[in-house]
Amino acid sequence: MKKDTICRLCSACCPVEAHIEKGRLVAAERKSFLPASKARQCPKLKAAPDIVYSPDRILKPLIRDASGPSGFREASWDEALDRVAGSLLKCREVAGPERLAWLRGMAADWGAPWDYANRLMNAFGAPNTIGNGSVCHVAREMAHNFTYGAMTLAQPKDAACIVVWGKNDRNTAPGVFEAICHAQRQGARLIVIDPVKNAMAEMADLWLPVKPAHDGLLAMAMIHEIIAQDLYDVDFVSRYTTGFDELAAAARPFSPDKVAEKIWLSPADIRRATRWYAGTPPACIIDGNGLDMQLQAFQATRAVCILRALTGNIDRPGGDFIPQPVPVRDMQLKHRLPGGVAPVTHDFPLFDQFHPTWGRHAQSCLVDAMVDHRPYPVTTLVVQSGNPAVTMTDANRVVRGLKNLDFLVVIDMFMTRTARLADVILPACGCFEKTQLNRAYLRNSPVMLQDQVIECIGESRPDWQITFELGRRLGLADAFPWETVEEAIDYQLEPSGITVAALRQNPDGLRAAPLAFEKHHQQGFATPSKKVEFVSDRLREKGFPAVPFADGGLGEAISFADPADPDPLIGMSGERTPRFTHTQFHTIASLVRQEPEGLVEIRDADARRKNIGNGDWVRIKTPRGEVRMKARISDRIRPGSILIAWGWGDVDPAANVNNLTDDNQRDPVTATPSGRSFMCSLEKE
Ligand SMILES: Nc1nc2c(c(=O)[nH]1)N[C@H]1C(S)=C(S)[C@@H](COP(=O)(O)OP(=O)(O)OC[C@H]3O[C@@H](n4cnc5c(=O)[nH]c(N)nc54)[C@H](O)[C@@H]3O)O[C@H]1N2
Ligand SMILES: Nc1nc2c(c(=O)[nH]1)N[C@H]1C(S)=C(S)[C@@H](COP(=O)(O)OP(=O)(O)OC[C@H]3O[C@@H](n4cnc5c(=O)[nH]c(N)nc54)[C@H](O)[C@@H]3O)O[C@H]1N2
Ligand code: SF4
Ligand SMILES: [Mo]
Repeated sequence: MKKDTICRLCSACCPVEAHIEKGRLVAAERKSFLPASKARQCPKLKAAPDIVYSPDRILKPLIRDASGPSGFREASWDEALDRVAGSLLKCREVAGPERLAWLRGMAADWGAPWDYANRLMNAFGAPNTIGNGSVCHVAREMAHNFTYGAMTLAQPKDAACIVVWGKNDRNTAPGVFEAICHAQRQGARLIVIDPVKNAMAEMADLWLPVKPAHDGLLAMAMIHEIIAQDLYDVDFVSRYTTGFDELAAAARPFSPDKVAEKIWLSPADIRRATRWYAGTPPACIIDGNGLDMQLQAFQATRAVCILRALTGNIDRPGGDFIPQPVPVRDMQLKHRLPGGVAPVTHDFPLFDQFHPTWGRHAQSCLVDAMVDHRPYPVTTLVVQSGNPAVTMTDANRVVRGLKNLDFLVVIDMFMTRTARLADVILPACGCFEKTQLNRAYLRNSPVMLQDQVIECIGESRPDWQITFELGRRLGLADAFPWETVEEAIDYQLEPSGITVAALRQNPDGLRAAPLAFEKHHQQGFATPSKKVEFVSDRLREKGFPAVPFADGGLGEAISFADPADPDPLIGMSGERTPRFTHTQFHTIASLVRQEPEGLVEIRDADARRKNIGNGDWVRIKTPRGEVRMKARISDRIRPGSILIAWGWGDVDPAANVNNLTDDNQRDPVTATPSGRSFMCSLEKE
């Protein structure tokens, strides 16, 4: 039997067809607009049956029990949920609702599961539901929102020029990669801005190997060039933007000649990229995680967003589309959160409030609360679908914080480094075992359903069910009246007129409104001025630069910039590979066979100077900690930088890049630490 669903083994959320035999998942195929022979294969999807039926899955609730060999004993769902509910109620009663937090990783999706977690916490009166968006795309999304009111969605398939800026869709979003390849075959130009010569850079017509974390200066130089050479769309700028003169003044110090050397590029390449981008309409910019995890994440992304508007590419076919979200009911019950309970993130109010359903993502603040009791202690924590002991910045500090807790609950499928620290582990089922609404499809029509195709493995349960049952045990039955997920989804989708039944009949999705471009002609943009805001009064009022980099370039771009080491290197956290999702799947034999270990890549000249050869064990150090890995001599990076494989820290804590990263300095708007690049030292073991 074949069944349509959405794969959620990573956040690309690809529509797939699952093959089921006798109730078992035996294979799954990505749907593609290309013929099967040309479609991009995904190794994780190919390994889906190995992941689903992995012997390492947690199949029963576990409760800490120091007397047992594993440190845990199996428990019934009733006992485990009662234990969790009892601890949450006690925390609220004895210490106050602020001391409880719910931390979300990326895996269970940011759609309905995130709404349900917020719903439970708000109804419980607890303000600290926190996601990891300060290091992922929520910080980027805020920059888009503050510029033109929504996060644009690039349209590479119909573009004549595509700029890929810190994004590696070949490995992380195969559908987009296929669209880029298709456009290139139709003659589109491809510009890749990435410090690493990855496979996308190899395909590019022009590759700009920018210095890590210095993208903001590059974007400002491009803005400067567009204005200086009159390459902007005069009609769009005059009708639909605010603050052009202020932008022009802010960009004046950033001519390519002045900026190029600082960012490891040539003025000629910056000019060429700018001329191509501005002169080849329609053009789109695909921005990615390379722009996140930077100390200047917000301003840099805003400068990139301004490029889209200066060139008039916003909401044009082949440009950058303003999404048409499906109208849904807000599920988060924010009105039930009593006044006067400030979240740990309250120093980042703009980030907390920029979007009606994103909620709070300044996750570093949670570690401050656990470790330093700033602004107050958090003592009870639920971690859902994340592995913060490995994935959060300055992981050693995070682990100290997790160990400080009175009570830790982990909702996961596998025994991660985080789960090992838990008092109770609730076994979640995986994406093929549950029905849910994904954010990608709520935010951009058409909406599609992630539909359960097999029964839950063992006693594992879907996140929705775990949250609803916990809510009912906390006395919140009124907030969770639904017996099935279909009822809950139908309730959420009601304003759109779309139902689960209709979605099941339309696996290619349903729209609430017909596809439309250039919607600003009728409705403007969803900003206070209804225009694209080159100048943002909301930022100015809070003391931030109203135009990006109007303060001349801000402080240091990356952490540990003044090390004692006489021969420091820039350490970069590596790109994602197609085999793994962050710390996940590193015990799945069929995937590990294809990629058995993580390596640190180093340039030949740097390696010679440090007497390092291919395959040598090396140690990488920063003031925060150390990583031990084998070296590979590589020409994918610039001299003076190294690339450290990402995601191996769960199977081997000594290989965790986040042993090195710094959470002391943060972007002032989004609390984003410099998790992607930092100064470090490297020596042969
Ligand atoms: N140095 C460095 N740090 C980084 C990054 C980097 O590139 N470099 N990337 C950052 C980014 S962008 C992100 S998004 C974060 C990711 O950070 P995390 O979200 O912590 O990363 P994962 O390792 O994917 O952990 C997801 C966990 O969810 C579990 N899981 C999978 N499916 C489900 C499900 O359906 N339900 C439940 N309950 N659990 C499930 C998995 O078993 C896994 O343990 O890491 C960030 N940290
Ligand atoms: N296979 C797989 N797919 C995934 C994931 C996964 O773990 N594995 N994770 C999912 C998640 S949560 C996310 S957030 C997305 C991320 O998706 P992508 O944004 O595609 O993620 P990355 O490959 O980490 O980073 C993209 C590129 O940024 C570059 N980069 C690093 N530093 C800089 C910089 O300073 N400037 C510039 N311009 N570029 C830089 C890297 O070299 C890399 O090529 O992928 C999602 N899809
Ligand atoms: S890229 Fe692969 S793992 Fe990620 S959602 Fe798509 S098919 Fe699934
Ligand atoms: Mo992410």
